Amino acid sequence: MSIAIKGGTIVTADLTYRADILVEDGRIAAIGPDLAGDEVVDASGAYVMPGGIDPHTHLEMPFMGTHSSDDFDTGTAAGLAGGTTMVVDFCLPAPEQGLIDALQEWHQKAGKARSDYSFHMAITWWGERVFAEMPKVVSEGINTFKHFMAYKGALMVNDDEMFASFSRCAEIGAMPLVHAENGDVVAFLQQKLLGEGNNGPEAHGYSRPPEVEGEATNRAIMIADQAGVPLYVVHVSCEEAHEAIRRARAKGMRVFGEPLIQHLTLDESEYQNPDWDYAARRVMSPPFRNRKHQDSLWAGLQSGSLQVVATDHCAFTSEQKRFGVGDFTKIPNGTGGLEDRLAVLWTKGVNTGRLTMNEFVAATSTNIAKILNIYPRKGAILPGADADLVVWDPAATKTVSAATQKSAIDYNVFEGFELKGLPAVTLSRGKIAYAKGEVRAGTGEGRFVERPANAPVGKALSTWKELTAPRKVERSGIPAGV
Ligand code: DUC
Ligand code: ZN
Ligand code: ZN
Ligand code: ZN
Repeated sequence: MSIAIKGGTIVTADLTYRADILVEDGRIAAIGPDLAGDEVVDASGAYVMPGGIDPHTHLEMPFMGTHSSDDFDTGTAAGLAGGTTMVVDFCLPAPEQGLIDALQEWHQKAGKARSDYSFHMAITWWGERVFAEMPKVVSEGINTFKHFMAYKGALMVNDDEMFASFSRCAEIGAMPLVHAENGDVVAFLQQKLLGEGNNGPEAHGYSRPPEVEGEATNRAIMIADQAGVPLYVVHVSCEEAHEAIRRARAKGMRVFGEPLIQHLTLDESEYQNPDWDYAARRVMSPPFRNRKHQDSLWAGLQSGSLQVVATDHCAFTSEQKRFGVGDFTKIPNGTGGLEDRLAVLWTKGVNTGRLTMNEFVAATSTNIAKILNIYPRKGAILPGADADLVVWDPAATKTVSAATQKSAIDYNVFEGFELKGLPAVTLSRGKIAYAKGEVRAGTGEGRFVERPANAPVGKALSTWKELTAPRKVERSGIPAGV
């Protein structure tokens, strides 16, 4: 069974041109004029782009005494409805749990996925067993290890552990990821705010100021440089963190920065809403920031100092958020975005002239595939690439509403956003996975995508600083000590 996508304009990270695409056996078989297939998808008036890749999701994740409410079934359904054909989720070992044991659990959960998926492995504790299992994780097709510098007493790792783990990543051709916030200072500020009677969701923002993110980002960059490994900073939300990344890149370090669609488009005033539920639904870490920080993130995408846009999709229901009534530190941290990432970025980025269509494709798909080492199987429109495609109708409009979303939760942080530019058809490995408002891909149709070691992201600065490597000086005479 082949499908010909006809009459559209192909938009990749590099090029915009008119051509048909023939899809066969899950892959792109041909690109050119007048192609014929068993089935035809009419793309006239539409753009045809590589499917979105979300490099940062938390589906059915155990966290803060509960687990996130979108699982691999509803989460990937939401993704496909929004033009996202692959998610990279976080495998989170419990304390003392082995990495491979945890990975088996995550593979089991992901059996429900409707689209393709991969994992990052989190380093949630440190010890001989973790050290020994890291290469096995890489041989299982996972080349990235996530480190939480916050969530003290739970997921947080200290500098000692981070340096050991980053060094191990360097040895085995893997790349570390960091959630960069100074967890000690956050824990202190949380207790201080609670002690002063500040227990509402607005205090969440006050407990995690931009400074704690900036400090941690600088520290992670220094540790990565000394360990001789590239670094990927997740959910960059503020100017301080962006500045650290910019400076590191200007020095030749391989540091990548990932803003979220939420931080680009929602600001800290959300926490001032008098409705407790409204504000609590927007509690995530890092918190939403002010316009100055938003402008910095957009500038980063425009100039290339920030490379990708993710969601950190970690969806909790209003009922789950209410665990934190009377104590904001118990509000499960997380917001959704999988279904809306592409359309919101298109509306607020492409339609406003901040991003070109090609930059849009780079930030939502191609750059991610390159950094995570699955390019050109994913993130490309080339013969032989997986046929993960989105037929994009730039004239289609909708008002975001939780009432019509695929996500399992009861609200949407983008509620009321007027979007222009929406997926008309999403193809996942050559099959129509979404069309006419309906997800057609079935539960379990997604596949795990292996991401091999040694991603082509270049060397870290300190790995080629041979000239400054320590050299013992041979001396003709050494004076007697006193
Ligand atoms: N931040 C969130 O808001 N949720 C999940 C984990 C994280 O770091
Ligand atoms: Zn559960
Ligand atoms: Zn995080
Ligand atoms: Zn996250």
